[in-house]
Amino acid sequence: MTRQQPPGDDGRRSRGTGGFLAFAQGGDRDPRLPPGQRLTRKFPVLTAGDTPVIAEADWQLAIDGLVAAPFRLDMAGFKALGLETFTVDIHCVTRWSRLDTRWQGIGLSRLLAEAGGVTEGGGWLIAHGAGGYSANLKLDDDTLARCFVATHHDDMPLTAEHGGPARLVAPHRYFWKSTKWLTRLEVSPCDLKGYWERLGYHNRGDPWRQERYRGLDDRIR
Ligand SMILES: Nc1nc2c(c(=O)[nH]1)N[C@H]1C(S)=C(S)[C@@H](COP(=O)(O)O)O[C@H]1N2
Ligand SMILES: [Mo]
Repeated sequence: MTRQQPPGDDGRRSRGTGGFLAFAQGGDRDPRLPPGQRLTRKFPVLTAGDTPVIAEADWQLAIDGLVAAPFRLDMAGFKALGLETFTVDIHCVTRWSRLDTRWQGIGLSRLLAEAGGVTEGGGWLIAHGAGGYSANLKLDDDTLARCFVATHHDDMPLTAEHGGPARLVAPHRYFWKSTKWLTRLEVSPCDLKGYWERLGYHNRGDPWRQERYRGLDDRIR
């Protein structure tokens, strides 16, 4: 499996009067940019392996595991819940960040409420994508408040390369946690490492702490 495209770079280092020096010194760094990240205005594609092409009519999302009322949604059912707009910054571990990205979708906490809520012992969210990809997130207040399932980006249906018909967006974590072609949200009693976590990426992946790779200190607290 390979990463098919390199991360983007829009040449921000030469913008403004400060140029690279100011960038290097942090002089014109946007405070919303986590350490070690660069801004891009492009929308790079990062996919391990092939891009599954899933028709909206064939897409379903299961919400199961430790929830009171596990269920499945098709696209009509998903949209019937009422899409909201989310404006968030995203940070890829390959060091590009995009600020103020706009998505439409449904908040994770609302989806879990539709499933009757998390039951006793449900401590982890495993986000499964078509083709076997997955990512793990601790089901804490941040995850509940900030994650959403998106069907649209900039008012357009998500393209296949960006995870359409629907993907998770976890803006508080490096972008590998944001599973594309989302098919299942599993509430688990225990941590189950996903695709990149098993390959040595950090289990939590907080961009503000530069939790890029697994180290001696890698436990989710
Ligand atoms: N199913 C699936 N989801 C995935 C990936 C993947 O390979 N498969 N790549 C992850 C990584 S490493 C990143 S940085 C983002 C990239 O999303 P984008 O291609 O829309 O920029 O998706 C994440 N979600
Ligand atoms: Mo990534």
